[in-house]
Amino acid sequence: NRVTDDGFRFLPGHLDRAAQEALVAVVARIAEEAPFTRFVMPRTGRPFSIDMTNAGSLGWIADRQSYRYSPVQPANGRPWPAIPEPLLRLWRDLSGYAHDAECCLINHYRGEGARLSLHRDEDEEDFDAPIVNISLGDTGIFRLGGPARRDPTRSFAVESGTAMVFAGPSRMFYHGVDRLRVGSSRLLPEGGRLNLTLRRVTRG
Ligand code: MD3
Ligand code: FE
Repeated sequence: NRVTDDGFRFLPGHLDRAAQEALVAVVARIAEEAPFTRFVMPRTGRPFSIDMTNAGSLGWIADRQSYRYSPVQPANGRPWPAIPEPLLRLWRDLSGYAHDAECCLINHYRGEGARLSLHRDEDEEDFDAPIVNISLGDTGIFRLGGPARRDPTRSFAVESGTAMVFAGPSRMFYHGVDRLRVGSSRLLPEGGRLNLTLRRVTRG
């Protein structure tokens, strides 16, 4: 386990196998109420290479207009399912933040070619709240930079069961996922990687 003075905590093995399996079941239940969809990027209309859904009072969405948070699912106008208790417990344990998470964005990387280019998460109002992140399934090759896009980046493998916390300055660091090690885990029946990101969106 590693803590750096930029507020980044890297916690491999934070979830044991049983806890990982329980979260896979939690995600399956969320996806029944709020199916995974492939959003497109603003302006270009180019699709992401990963599927997304959300739990919480606000869900992160993208369309040709903008990236933003929405209280309802764009596909059907229904609210997102509530953030399940096991995920709220992880938020409370790891964020140390006074207010609960409002959004759990779930990214599904299905295989080869699934990636997330270098970006910052800046659609939230509350940048003081940490971001808490859980990885399940295939190992992801993660890239972490600094506060400016041109800052040097480091790349490292993130295995199933890893928790990461981005607090303090690291909250605004550029980051992305270069690729998967496809087939490195047998946790997900259909393979691939799930990434759960817990966020506070509004100011408490
Ligand atoms: C670092 N997800 O959902 S890990 C995202 O693995 C996202 O699916 C990636 O980037 C994934 O926005 C990367 C999570 C992560 C999330 C937020 C961060 C890393 C972060 C915010 C600041 C710094
Ligand atoms: Fe991000």
